[in-house]
Amino acid sequence: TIRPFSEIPGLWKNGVANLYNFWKLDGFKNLHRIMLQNFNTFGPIYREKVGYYESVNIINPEDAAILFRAEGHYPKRLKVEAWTSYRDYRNRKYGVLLKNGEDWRSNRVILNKEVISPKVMENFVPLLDEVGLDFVARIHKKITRNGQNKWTTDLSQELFKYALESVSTVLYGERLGLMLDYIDPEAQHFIDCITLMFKTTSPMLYIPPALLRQIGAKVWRDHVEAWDGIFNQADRCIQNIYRQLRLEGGPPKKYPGVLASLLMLDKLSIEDIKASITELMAGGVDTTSITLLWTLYELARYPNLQEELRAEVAAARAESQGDMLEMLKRIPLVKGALKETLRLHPVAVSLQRYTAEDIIIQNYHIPAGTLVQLGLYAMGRDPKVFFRPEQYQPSRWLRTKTHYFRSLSFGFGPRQCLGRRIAEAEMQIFLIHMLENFRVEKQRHVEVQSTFQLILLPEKPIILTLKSL
Ligand code: HEM
Ligand code: 2DC
Repeated sequence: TIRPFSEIPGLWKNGVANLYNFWKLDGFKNLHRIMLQNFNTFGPIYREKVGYYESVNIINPEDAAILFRAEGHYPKRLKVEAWTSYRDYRNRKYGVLLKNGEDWRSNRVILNKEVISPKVMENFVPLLDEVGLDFVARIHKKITRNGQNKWTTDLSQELFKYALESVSTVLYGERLGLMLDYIDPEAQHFIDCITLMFKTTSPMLYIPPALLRQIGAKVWRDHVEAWDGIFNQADRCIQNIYRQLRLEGGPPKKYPGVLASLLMLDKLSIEDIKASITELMAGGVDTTSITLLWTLYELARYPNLQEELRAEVAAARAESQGDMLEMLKRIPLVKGALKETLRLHPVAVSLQRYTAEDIIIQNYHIPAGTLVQLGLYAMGRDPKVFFRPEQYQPSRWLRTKTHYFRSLSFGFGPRQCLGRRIAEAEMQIFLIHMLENFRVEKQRHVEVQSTFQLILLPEKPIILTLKSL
Protein backbone atom coordinates (compact mmCIF):
# COMPACT_ATOMS: atom_id res chain seq x y z
CA THR A 1 0.00 0.00 0.00
CA ILE A 2 1.08 3.51 -0.74
CA ARG A 3 1.66 5.76 2.25
CA PRO A 4 0.42 9.34 2.27
CA PHE A 5 2.63 12.43 1.94
CA SER A 6 2.00 13.39 5.57
CA GLU A 7 3.74 10.22 6.79
CA ILE A 8 7.13 10.99 5.25
CA PRO A 9 9.58 11.14 8.18
CA GLY A 10 11.34 14.35 9.09
CA LEU A 11 10.95 17.69 10.80
CA TRP A 12 8.53 19.75 8.79
CA LYS A 13 5.94 20.98 11.24
CA ASN A 14 7.64 24.03 12.72
CA GLY A 15 9.77 25.94 10.25
CA VAL A 16 10.76 28.64 12.72
CA ALA A 17 11.90 26.21 15.42
CA ASN A 18 13.82 24.24 12.79
CA LEU A 19 15.47 27.42 11.56
CA TYR A 20 16.58 28.13 15.13
CA ASN A 21 18.11 24.66 15.47
CA PHE A 22 19.66 24.93 12.04
CA TRP A 23 21.24 28.23 13.04
CA LYS A 24 22.57 26.69 16.28
CA LEU A 25 24.26 23.95 14.24
CA ASP A 26 25.86 26.67 12.11
CA GLY A 27 23.69 25.25 9.36
CA PHE A 28 24.34 28.10 6.95
CA LYS A 29 27.84 26.68 6.52
CA ASN A 30 27.09 23.01 7.13
CA LEU A 31 24.11 22.31 4.92
CA HIS A 32 25.86 19.40 3.19
CA ARG A 33 26.73 17.69 6.49
CA ILE A 34 23.26 18.30 7.92
CA MET A 35 21.68 16.68 4.86
CA LEU A 36 23.98 13.69 5.20
CA GLN A 37 23.02 13.36 8.83
CA ASN A 38 19.32 13.65 8.06
CA PHE A 39 19.57 10.73 5.63
CA ASN A 40 21.29 8.73 8.37
CA THR A 41 18.52 9.55 10.82
CA PHE A 42 15.43 9.29 8.62
CA GLY A 43 16.48 6.97 5.80
CA PRO A 44 16.41 7.52 2.01
CA ILE A 45 13.53 10.00 2.07
CA TYR A 46 12.72 12.82 4.47
CA ARG A 47 10.64 15.95 4.60
CA GLU A 48 11.96 19.19 5.98
CA LYS A 49 11.03 22.77 6.65
CA VAL A 50 13.65 25.34 7.63
CA GLY A 51 12.36 28.91 7.82
CA TYR A 52 10.14 29.19 4.77
CA TYR A 53 12.09 26.60 2.76
CA GLU A 54 10.13 23.36 2.50
CA SER A 55 11.22 20.23 0.62
CA VAL A 56 11.26 16.47 0.29
CA ASN A 57 14.79 15.03 0.13
CA ILE A 58 15.92 11.89 -1.65
CA ILE A 59 19.29 10.18 -2.13
CA ASN A 60 18.95 7.07 -4.38
CA PRO A 61 19.75 7.09 -8.11
CA GLU A 62 16.57 5.08 -8.80
CA ASP A 63 14.51 7.73 -7.03
CA ALA A 64 16.33 10.47 -8.94
CA ALA A 65 15.22 8.73 -12.12
CA ILE A 66 11.58 8.92 -10.98
CA LEU A 67 11.95 12.58 -10.08
CA PHE A 68 13.49 13.62 -13.39
CA ARG A 69 10.89 11.65 -15.34
CA ALA A 70 8.29 13.85 -13.65
CA GLU A 71 10.01 17.19 -14.31
CA GLY A 72 7.71 18.12 -17.19
CA HIS A 73 8.46 20.30 -20.22
CA TYR A 74 9.42 23.35 -18.20
CA PRO A 75 11.64 21.97 -15.43
CA LYS A 76 11.76 24.30 -12.47
CA ARG A 77 14.32 24.26 -9.67
CA LEU A 78 14.29 26.05 -6.32
CA LYS A 79 13.79 29.76 -6.83
CA VAL A 80 16.74 31.56 -5.28
CA GLU A 81 14.82 34.58 -4.01
CA ALA A 82 17.91 36.63 -3.26
CA TRP A 83 18.74 36.57 -6.98
CA THR A 84 15.26 37.37 -8.25
CA SER A 85 14.79 40.07 -5.57
CA TYR A 86 17.95 41.84 -6.70
CA ARG A 87 16.76 41.91 -10.31
CA ASP A 88 13.30 43.11 -9.29
CA TYR A 89 14.87 45.77 -7.06
CA ARG A 90 17.16 47.09 -9.82
CA ASN A 91 14.69 46.52 -12.62
CA ARG A 92 16.88 44.11 -14.50
CA LYS A 93 15.68 41.24 -16.66
CA TYR A 94 15.99 37.60 -15.61
CA GLY A 95 18.32 35.51 -17.73
CA VAL A 96 17.99 31.80 -18.46
CA LEU A 97 19.06 30.92 -14.90
CA LEU A 98 16.03 32.63 -13.36
CA LYS A 99 13.38 32.48 -16.04
CA ASN A 100 10.66 29.84 -16.01
CA GLY A 101 7.98 28.42 -18.30
CA GLU A 102 7.79 29.27 -22.00
CA ASP A 103 10.00 32.34 -21.60
CA TRP A 104 12.77 30.10 -20.21
CA ARG A 105 12.33 27.45 -22.90
CA SER A 106 12.43 29.80 -25.88
CA ASN A 107 15.57 31.53 -24.57
CA ARG A 108 17.23 28.26 -23.62
CA VAL A 109 16.70 26.67 -27.06
CA ILE A 110 18.52 29.54 -28.76
CA LEU A 111 21.28 29.67 -26.15
CA ASN A 112 21.82 25.90 -26.42
CA LYS A 113 22.81 26.27 -30.09
CA GLU A 114 25.42 28.90 -29.29
CA VAL A 115 26.71 27.54 -25.97
CA ILE A 116 26.52 23.75 -25.75
CA SER A 117 26.05 22.30 -29.22
CA PRO A 118 28.95 20.14 -30.46
CA LYS A 119 29.33 22.50 -33.42
CA VAL A 120 30.45 25.44 -31.27
CA MET A 121 32.89 23.35 -29.26
CA GLU A 122 35.19 23.40 -32.28
CA ASN A 123 35.28 27.17 -31.89
CA PHE A 124 35.75 27.13 -28.13
CA VAL A 125 38.57 24.60 -27.85
CA PRO A 126 41.30 26.62 -29.63
CA LEU A 127 40.41 29.68 -27.55
CA LEU A 128 40.51 27.71 -24.30
CA ASP A 129 43.75 25.99 -25.32
CA GLU A 130 45.41 29.38 -25.66
CA VAL A 131 44.37 30.34 -22.13
CA GLY A 132 45.67 27.00 -20.83
CA LEU A 133 49.06 27.60 -22.47
CA ASP A 134 49.25 31.09 -21.00
CA PHE A 135 48.40 29.72 -17.57
CA VAL A 136 51.27 27.22 -17.54
CA ALA A 137 53.64 29.88 -18.90
CA ARG A 138 52.61 32.09 -16.00
CA ILE A 139 53.25 29.33 -13.46
CA HIS A 140 56.66 28.59 -15.02
CA LYS A 141 57.53 32.24 -14.55
CA LYS A 142 56.44 32.17 -10.90
CA ILE A 143 58.58 29.07 -10.34
CA THR A 144 61.61 30.66 -12.01
CA ARG A 145 61.23 33.82 -9.94
CA ASN A 146 61.02 31.70 -6.86
CA GLY A 147 64.41 30.21 -7.71
CA GLN A 148 63.90 26.72 -6.25
CA ASN A 149 62.32 24.92 -9.19
CA LYS A 150 59.07 24.82 -7.25
CA TRP A 151 56.29 27.07 -6.01
CA THR A 152 54.22 26.44 -2.90
CA THR A 153 51.00 28.40 -2.79
CA ASP A 154 47.23 28.65 -2.46
CA LEU A 155 46.30 28.58 -6.14
CA SER A 156 42.71 29.77 -5.77
CA GLN A 157 43.27 33.36 -6.95
CA GLU A 158 45.22 32.13 -9.98
CA LEU A 159 42.44 29.68 -10.76
CA PHE A 160 39.73 32.33 -10.50
CA LYS A 161 41.63 34.35 -13.07
CA TYR A 162 42.09 31.31 -15.31
CA ALA A 163 38.37 30.57 -15.14
CA LEU A 164 37.29 34.16 -15.80
CA GLU A 165 39.76 34.49 -18.66
CA SER A 166 38.48 31.20 -20.14
CA VAL A 167 34.78 31.97 -19.97
CA SER A 168 35.35 35.55 -21.20
CA THR A 169 37.36 34.50 -24.22
CA VAL A 170 34.51 32.21 -25.25
CA LEU A 171 31.75 34.75 -24.54
CA TYR A 172 33.45 37.81 -26.04
CA GLY A 173 35.88 36.27 -28.52
CA GLU A 174 38.70 38.27 -26.99
CA ARG A 175 41.08 38.13 -24.08
CA LEU A 176 40.77 40.12 -20.87
CA GLY A 177 44.49 39.71 -20.18
CA LEU A 178 44.21 38.10 -16.76
CA MET A 179 47.25 35.88 -17.27
CA LEU A 180 49.46 38.99 -17.28
CA ASP A 181 51.32 40.41 -14.29
CA TYR A 182 49.25 43.56 -13.96
CA ILE A 183 45.57 42.96 -14.37
CA ASP A 184 42.65 45.31 -14.69
CA PRO A 185 41.50 46.10 -11.11
CA GLU A 186 37.90 45.99 -12.38
CA ALA A 187 38.36 42.33 -13.29
CA GLN A 188 39.71 41.58 -9.83
CA HIS A 189 36.74 43.42 -8.34
CA PHE A 190 34.39 41.31 -10.47
CA ILE A 191 35.97 38.12 -9.07
CA ASP A 192 35.58 39.40 -5.49
CA CYS A 193 31.96 40.36 -6.15
CA ILE A 194 31.06 36.84 -7.30
CA THR A 195 32.46 35.30 -4.12
CA LEU A 196 30.56 37.85 -2.01
CA MET A 197 27.38 37.28 -4.02
CA PHE A 198 27.46 33.51 -3.35
CA LYS A 199 28.33 33.95 0.31
CA THR A 200 25.51 36.41 0.98
CA THR A 201 22.97 34.26 -0.85
CA SER A 202 22.96 31.32 1.55
CA PRO A 203 21.29 32.97 4.59
CA MET A 204 18.64 34.32 2.24
CA LEU A 205 17.62 30.80 1.27
CA TYR A 206 15.96 30.61 4.70
CA ILE A 207 15.14 34.22 5.59
CA PRO A 208 13.13 36.12 2.97
CA PRO A 209 15.23 38.83 1.29
CA ALA A 210 12.21 41.16 1.28
CA LEU A 211 12.26 41.10 5.08
CA LEU A 212 16.04 41.59 5.26
CA ARG A 213 15.74 44.50 2.88
CA GLN A 214 13.04 46.14 5.01
CA ILE A 215 15.17 45.99 8.14
CA GLY A 216 18.21 47.18 6.20
CA ALA A 217 20.21 44.04 7.00
CA LYS A 218 23.90 43.93 6.06
CA VAL A 219 23.59 40.68 4.07
CA TRP A 220 21.06 42.29 1.77
CA ARG A 221 23.17 45.43 1.32
CA ASP A 222 26.28 43.36 0.62
CA HIS A 223 24.33 41.20 -1.80
CA VAL A 224 23.15 44.25 -3.75
CA GLU A 225 26.67 45.66 -3.82
CA ALA A 226 27.99 42.32 -5.12
CA TRP A 227 25.46 42.03 -7.95
CA ASP A 228 25.96 45.72 -8.81
CA GLY A 229 29.66 45.02 -9.27
CA ILE A 230 28.92 41.94 -11.37
CA PHE A 231 26.44 43.71 -13.64
CA ASN A 232 28.64 46.79 -14.07
CA GLN A 233 31.61 44.75 -15.24
CA ALA A 234 29.50 42.53 -17.51
CA ASP A 235 27.82 45.64 -18.96
CA ARG A 236 31.22 47.11 -19.80
CA CYS A 237 32.30 43.94 -21.60
CA ILE A 238 29.00 43.69 -23.46
CA GLN A 239 28.97 47.37 -24.51
CA ASN A 240 32.49 47.00 -25.81
CA ILE A 241 31.59 44.10 -28.14
CA TYR A 242 28.35 45.78 -29.19
CA ARG A 243 30.23 48.91 -30.23
CA GLN A 244 32.87 46.93 -32.14
CA LEU A 245 30.18 45.04 -34.01
CA ARG A 246 28.52 48.32 -35.00
CA LEU A 247 31.80 49.73 -36.32
CA GLU A 248 32.87 46.66 -38.26
CA GLY A 249 29.61 46.03 -40.06
CA GLY A 250 30.42 43.01 -42.27
CA PRO A 251 30.64 39.38 -41.15
CA PRO A 252 33.71 38.61 -39.00
CA LYS A 253 36.63 36.60 -40.34
CA LYS A 254 37.17 34.49 -37.25
CA TYR A 255 34.78 33.11 -34.62
CA PRO A 256 33.53 36.23 -32.79
CA GLY A 257 32.34 34.66 -29.51
CA VAL A 258 28.94 33.77 -28.04
CA LEU A 259 27.77 37.35 -27.47
CA ALA A 260 28.48 38.58 -30.99
CA SER A 261 26.96 35.40 -32.44
CA LEU A 262 23.76 35.98 -30.49
CA LEU A 263 23.61 39.63 -31.50
CA MET A 264 24.05 38.77 -35.19
CA LEU A 265 21.54 35.93 -34.98
CA ASP A 266 18.99 38.53 -33.84
CA LYS A 267 16.57 36.03 -32.31
CA LEU A 268 16.69 37.23 -28.70
CA SER A 269 16.14 40.79 -27.53
CA ILE A 270 19.25 42.68 -26.51
CA GLU A 271 17.99 42.79 -22.93
CA ASP A 272 17.55 39.00 -22.87
CA ILE A 273 21.02 38.50 -24.35
CA LYS A 274 22.60 40.81 -21.78
CA ALA A 275 20.86 39.07 -18.90
CA SER A 276 22.00 35.58 -19.90
CA ILE A 277 25.53 36.62 -20.88
CA THR A 278 25.91 38.23 -17.44
CA GLU A 279 24.77 35.01 -15.78
CA LEU A 280 27.13 32.93 -17.89
CA MET A 281 30.04 35.20 -17.04
CA ALA A 282 29.21 35.12 -13.32
CA GLY A 283 28.51 31.37 -13.34
CA GLY A 284 31.81 30.64 -15.02
CA VAL A 285 34.28 31.62 -12.31
CA ASP A 286 34.02 29.94 -8.90
CA THR A 287 32.47 26.74 -10.25
CA THR A 288 35.27 25.51 -12.50
CA SER A 289 38.13 27.05 -10.52
CA ILE A 290 37.17 25.35 -7.27
CA THR A 291 36.62 22.03 -9.05
CA LEU A 292 40.11 22.32 -10.52
CA LEU A 293 41.58 23.17 -7.13
CA TRP A 294 39.96 20.06 -5.60
CA THR A 295 41.26 17.98 -8.50
CA LEU A 296 44.85 19.15 -7.98
CA TYR A 297 44.41 18.43 -4.28
CA GLU A 298 43.29 14.86 -5.00
CA LEU A 299 46.12 14.32 -7.51
CA ALA A 300 48.58 15.52 -4.90
CA ARG A 301 47.15 12.95 -2.48
CA TYR A 302 47.48 10.12 -5.00
CA PRO A 303 50.89 10.46 -6.76
CA ASN A 304 50.60 7.12 -8.59
CA LEU A 305 47.28 8.13 -10.05
CA GLN A 306 48.83 11.43 -11.08
CA GLU A 307 51.50 9.54 -13.05
CA GLU A 308 48.86 7.35 -14.67
CA LEU A 309 46.99 10.45 -15.85
CA ARG A 310 50.22 11.98 -17.09
CA ALA A 311 50.89 8.88 -19.15
CA GLU A 312 47.39 8.99 -20.64
CA VAL A 313 47.86 12.63 -21.62
CA ALA A 314 51.28 11.93 -23.17
CA ALA A 315 49.84 9.10 -25.26
CA ALA A 316 46.89 11.25 -26.33
CA ARG A 317 49.26 14.06 -27.33
CA ALA A 318 51.35 11.70 -29.44
CA GLU A 319 48.35 10.10 -31.16
CA SER A 320 46.64 13.36 -32.00
CA GLN A 321 49.77 15.26 -32.98
CA GLY A 322 48.81 18.07 -30.69
CA ASP A 323 45.32 18.67 -32.14
CA MET A 324 43.46 19.58 -28.96
CA LEU A 325 40.00 18.63 -30.22
CA GLU A 326 41.35 15.15 -31.03
CA MET A 327 43.19 14.96 -27.75
CA LEU A 328 40.01 15.52 -25.79
CA LYS A 329 38.61 12.29 -27.27
CA ARG A 330 41.53 10.27 -25.91
CA ILE A 331 41.59 11.08 -22.21
CA PRO A 332 38.90 8.95 -20.50
CA LEU A 333 40.77 8.79 -17.22
CA VAL A 334 41.19 12.57 -17.03
CA LYS A 335 37.44 12.86 -17.59
CA GLY A 336 36.88 10.25 -14.91
CA ALA A 337 39.05 12.28 -12.54
CA LEU A 338 36.83 15.34 -13.02
CA LYS A 339 33.70 13.24 -12.42
CA GLU A 340 35.33 11.82 -9.32
CA THR A 341 36.20 15.28 -8.03
CA LEU A 342 32.61 16.41 -8.49
CA ARG A 343 31.32 13.25 -6.78
CA LEU A 344 33.26 14.02 -3.61
CA HIS A 345 33.26 17.80 -3.91
CA PRO A 346 30.15 18.78 -5.85
CA VAL A 347 29.57 22.45 -6.64
CA ALA A 348 25.86 22.00 -5.93
CA VAL A 349 24.88 20.19 -2.69
CA SER A 350 21.57 19.23 -4.24
CA LEU A 351 19.53 19.21 -7.42
CA GLN A 352 15.91 20.28 -7.10
CA ARG A 353 12.74 20.10 -9.13
CA TYR A 354 9.13 21.07 -8.57
CA THR A 355 7.33 17.94 -9.68
CA ALA A 356 5.01 18.40 -12.65
CA GLU A 357 2.86 15.36 -11.76
CA ASP A 358 2.06 13.10 -8.81
CA ILE A 359 4.78 10.50 -8.20
CA ILE A 360 5.55 7.67 -5.79
CA ILE A 361 8.99 7.51 -4.21
CA GLN A 362 10.00 4.99 -1.52
CA ASN A 363 6.32 4.06 -1.48
CA TYR A 364 5.21 7.56 -0.46
CA HIS A 365 2.78 9.58 -2.49
CA ILE A 366 4.23 12.96 -3.51
CA PRO A 367 1.73 15.41 -4.98
CA ALA A 368 2.47 17.48 -8.08
CA GLY A 369 4.07 20.83 -7.34
CA THR A 370 6.25 19.57 -4.46
CA LEU A 371 9.87 20.74 -4.22
CA VAL A 372 11.95 17.55 -4.27
CA GLN A 373 15.71 17.68 -3.72
CA LEU A 374 18.26 15.05 -4.65
CA GLY A 375 21.08 15.22 -2.11
CA LEU A 376 24.06 15.16 -4.50
CA TYR A 377 26.72 15.52 -1.83
CA ALA A 378 25.13 12.77 0.27
CA MET A 379 24.65 10.48 -2.75
CA GLY A 380 28.31 10.87 -3.75
CA ARG A 381 29.39 9.61 -0.34
CA ASP A 382 26.83 6.83 0.12
CA PRO A 383 28.42 3.34 0.23
CA LYS A 384 25.17 1.86 -1.10
CA VAL A 385 25.56 3.95 -4.25
CA PHE A 386 29.36 4.02 -4.71
CA PHE A 387 31.68 1.18 -3.73
CA ARG A 388 34.24 2.51 -1.22
CA PRO A 389 33.01 6.08 -1.65
CA GLU A 390 35.86 7.58 0.39
CA GLN A 391 38.38 6.53 -2.27
CA TYR A 392 39.19 8.87 -5.12
CA GLN A 393 39.06 6.43 -8.01
CA PRO A 394 38.65 7.93 -11.51
CA SER A 395 38.67 4.46 -13.09
CA ARG A 396 35.27 3.67 -11.58
CA TRP A 397 33.79 5.94 -14.26
CA LEU A 398 35.23 3.76 -17.04
CA ARG A 399 32.51 1.20 -16.26
CA THR A 400 29.14 2.12 -17.80
CA LYS A 401 27.24 0.59 -14.90
CA THR A 402 28.53 3.39 -12.69
CA HIS A 403 26.55 5.96 -14.64
CA TYR A 404 22.82 5.24 -14.15
CA PHE A 405 21.60 8.48 -12.55
CA ARG A 406 24.90 8.75 -10.68
CA SER A 407 26.71 11.23 -12.88
CA LEU A 408 24.58 14.27 -12.09
CA SER A 409 27.06 16.98 -11.09
CA PHE A 410 25.85 19.28 -13.84
CA GLY A 411 22.21 18.48 -13.26
CA PHE A 412 19.93 16.66 -15.63
CA GLY A 413 17.92 17.08 -18.82
CA PRO A 414 16.91 20.28 -20.57
CA ARG A 415 17.45 22.37 -17.44
CA GLN A 416 20.96 21.06 -16.79
CA CYS A 417 23.95 23.38 -16.56
CA LEU A 418 24.11 25.60 -19.64
CA GLY A 419 27.84 26.09 -19.12
CA ARG A 420 28.53 22.36 -18.93
CA ARG A 421 30.44 21.93 -22.18
CA ILE A 422 32.48 25.08 -21.61
CA ALA A 423 33.24 23.93 -18.06
CA GLU A 424 34.24 20.43 -19.15
CA ALA A 425 36.47 21.55 -22.01
CA GLU A 426 38.05 24.28 -19.90
CA MET A 427 38.81 21.87 -17.06
CA GLN A 428 40.09 19.06 -19.30
CA ILE A 429 42.39 21.44 -21.18
CA PHE A 430 43.66 22.83 -17.89
CA LEU A 431 44.53 19.37 -16.57
CA ILE A 432 46.22 18.38 -19.82
CA HIS A 433 48.57 21.37 -19.65
CA MET A 434 49.21 21.07 -15.93
CA LEU A 435 50.01 17.35 -16.14
CA GLU A 436 52.37 17.98 -19.05
CA ASN A 437 54.28 20.63 -17.15
CA PHE A 438 54.20 20.13 -13.40
CA ARG A 439 54.15 17.61 -10.61
CA VAL A 440 51.69 18.53 -7.87
CA GLU A 441 52.46 17.76 -4.25
CA LYS A 442 51.03 18.63 -0.88
CA GLN A 443 51.97 18.40 2.76
CA ARG A 444 50.99 15.08 4.25
CA HIS A 445 48.14 14.62 6.71
CA VAL A 446 46.29 17.76 5.72
CA GLU A 447 42.63 16.95 5.11
CA VAL A 448 40.36 19.70 3.84
CA GLN A 449 36.58 19.67 4.34
CA SER A 450 33.89 21.62 2.52
CA THR A 451 31.98 24.65 3.67
CA PHE A 452 28.66 25.74 2.18
CA GLN A 453 28.56 29.25 0.72
CA LEU A 454 25.74 28.52 -1.66
CA ILE A 455 28.24 26.49 -3.60
CA LEU A 456 30.55 24.15 -1.70
CA LEU A 457 34.03 25.57 -1.13
CA PRO A 458 37.16 24.31 0.66
CA GLU A 459 36.78 25.25 4.33
CA LYS A 460 40.41 26.40 4.53
CA PRO A 461 43.11 27.27 1.98
CA ILE A 462 44.51 24.33 0.01
CA ILE A 463 48.29 24.71 -0.16
CA LEU A 464 49.99 22.88 -3.00
CA THR A 465 53.54 22.64 -4.33
CA LEU A 466 54.09 22.78 -8.08
CA LYS A 467 57.39 21.41 -9.43
CA SER A 468 58.55 21.79 -13.02
CA LEU A 469 58.93 18.43 -14.71
C1 HEM B 1 23.02 25.48 -13.82
C2 HEM B 1 26.67 22.83 -11.97
C3 HEM B 1 29.87 25.56 -14.37
C4 HEM B 1 26.28 28.36 -15.98
C5 HEM B 1 23.74 24.53 -13.13
C6 HEM B 1 23.16 23.49 -12.31
C7 HEM B 1 24.17 22.75 -11.80
C8 HEM B 1 25.41 23.32 -12.28
C9 HEM B 1 24.06 21.53 -10.89
C10 HEM B 1 21.67 23.22 -12.10
C11 HEM B 1 21.25 22.18 -13.13
C12 HEM B 1 19.90 21.55 -12.90
O1 HEM B 1 19.07 22.12 -12.18
O2 HEM B 1 19.66 20.46 -13.46
C13 HEM B 1 27.85 23.33 -12.48
C14 HEM B 1 29.16 22.76 -12.25
C15 HEM B 1 30.06 23.53 -12.92
C16 HEM B 1 29.31 24.58 -13.58
C17 HEM B 1 29.43 21.51 -11.42
C18 HEM B 1 31.55 23.39 -13.06
C19 HEM B 1 32.31 22.52 -12.46
C20 HEM B 1 29.17 26.52 -15.05
C21 HEM B 1 29.76 27.45 -15.97
C22 HEM B 1 28.76 28.26 -16.41
C23 HEM B 1 27.53 27.81 -15.77
C24 HEM B 1 31.23 27.47 -16.37
C25 HEM B 1 28.82 29.40 -17.40
C26 HEM B 1 29.65 29.44 -18.39
C27 HEM B 1 25.09 27.81 -15.55
C28 HEM B 1 23.78 28.35 -15.89
C29 HEM B 1 22.83 27.51 -15.27
C30 HEM B 1 23.59 26.49 -14.56
C31 HEM B 1 23.48 29.57 -16.75
C32 HEM B 1 21.30 27.65 -15.34
C33 HEM B 1 20.73 26.92 -16.55
C34 HEM B 1 19.19 26.98 -16.65
O3 HEM B 1 18.53 27.26 -15.65
O4 HEM B 1 18.65 26.75 -17.76
N1 HEM B 1 25.11 24.40 -13.09
N2 HEM B 1 27.99 24.43 -13.28
N3 HEM B 1 27.83 26.75 -14.96
N4 HEM B 1 24.94 26.70 -14.76
FE1 HEM B 1 26.45 25.53 -14.09
C1 2DC C 1 22.28 25.70 -3.32
O1 2DC C 1 19.51 24.63 -1.11
C2 2DC C 1 21.59 25.01 -2.17
O2 2DC C 1 25.59 26.44 -11.10
C3 2DC C 1 20.09 25.28 -2.19
O3 2DC C 1 26.59 28.58 -12.23
C4 2DC C 1 19.51 24.81 -3.51
C5 2DC C 1 20.25 25.38 -4.70
C6 2DC C 1 19.56 25.96 -5.72
C7 2DC C 1 20.16 26.40 -6.99
C8 2DC C 1 21.63 26.00 -7.17
C9 2DC C 1 22.34 26.18 -5.82
C10 2DC C 1 21.74 25.27 -4.70
C11 2DC C 1 23.87 25.98 -5.98
C12 2DC C 1 24.47 26.81 -7.10
C13 2DC C 1 23.78 26.58 -8.45
C14 2DC C 1 22.28 26.87 -8.23
C15 2DC C 1 21.71 26.85 -9.63
C16 2DC C 1 22.85 27.44 -10.50
C17 2DC C 1 24.06 27.63 -9.58
C18 2DC C 1 24.04 25.15 -8.89
C19 2DC C 1 22.11 23.81 -4.92
C20 2DC C 1 25.42 27.60 -10.36
C21 2DC C 1 26.60 27.74 -9.45
C22 2DC C 1 25.45 28.74 -11.45
C23 2DC C 1 25.40 30.13 -10.85
C24 2DC C 1 25.22 31.21 -11.90
C25 2DC C 1 24.89 32.57 -11.30
C26 2DC C 1 25.76 33.03 -10.23
C27 2DC C 1 24.83 33.62 -12.36
